[in-house]
Amino acid sequence: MDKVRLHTMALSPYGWGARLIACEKGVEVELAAAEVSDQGYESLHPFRKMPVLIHGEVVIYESIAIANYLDEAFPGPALRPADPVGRARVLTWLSVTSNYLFPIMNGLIKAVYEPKSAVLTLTIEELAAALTGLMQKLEDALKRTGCLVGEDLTLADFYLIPHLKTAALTPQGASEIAAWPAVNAWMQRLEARPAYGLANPLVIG
Ligand SMILES: N[C@@H](CCC(=O)N[C@@H](CS)C(=O)NCC(=O)O)C(=O)O
Repeated sequence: MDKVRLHTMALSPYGWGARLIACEKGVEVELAAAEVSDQGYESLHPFRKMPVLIHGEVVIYESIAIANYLDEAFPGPALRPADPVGRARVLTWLSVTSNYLFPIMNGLIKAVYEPKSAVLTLTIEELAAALTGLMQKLEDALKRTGCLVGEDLTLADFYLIPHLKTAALTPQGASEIAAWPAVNAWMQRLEARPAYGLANPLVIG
């Protein structure tokens, strides 16, 4: 079996997504700590973030690059459509997750669990309202086929779900996310997959 090393932390949603994608591809993942405060970590990630993927001599950083690399470099099931439009749609959802969902989720986690955090700029109510707006768009997208892009599950689905599950660790996120039927049917479908169980940090730490 192909094997990679993933530098991450259990509850990093970006690391979780990379691990889930690797499991979907049938790639064995060895987890390693992401020592982001060590100077030496810059040799793995110049901006000292996680995750970082190591495959033999190859070091890949930034989760979108990691997701695409995992799909392209390993033989398992294709997790992107073959056509350019489909691939662009997948990249769009990776970008939406990273640029719009992550800040809302991260803000909620900090506002609820680290209320004295210096980086807070929005209130819990403002973040919950932003999440409602995003959930409406997600619901509309999933109502069509039950997948974010086309008729099959892709990188887009596996990359996004950890961010929602992390947002749902807050009471406000949990009640907001529970309100959307197509999103919940999609989450249940993803959670029932063997790869989800293998990669779920909330269960296996
Ligand atoms: N653009 C990066 C973002 C990664 C990111 O923000 N990771 C967080 C954990 S989810 C992190 O490294 N936090 C530690 C820090 O900022 O010091 C990617 O897509 O990989």
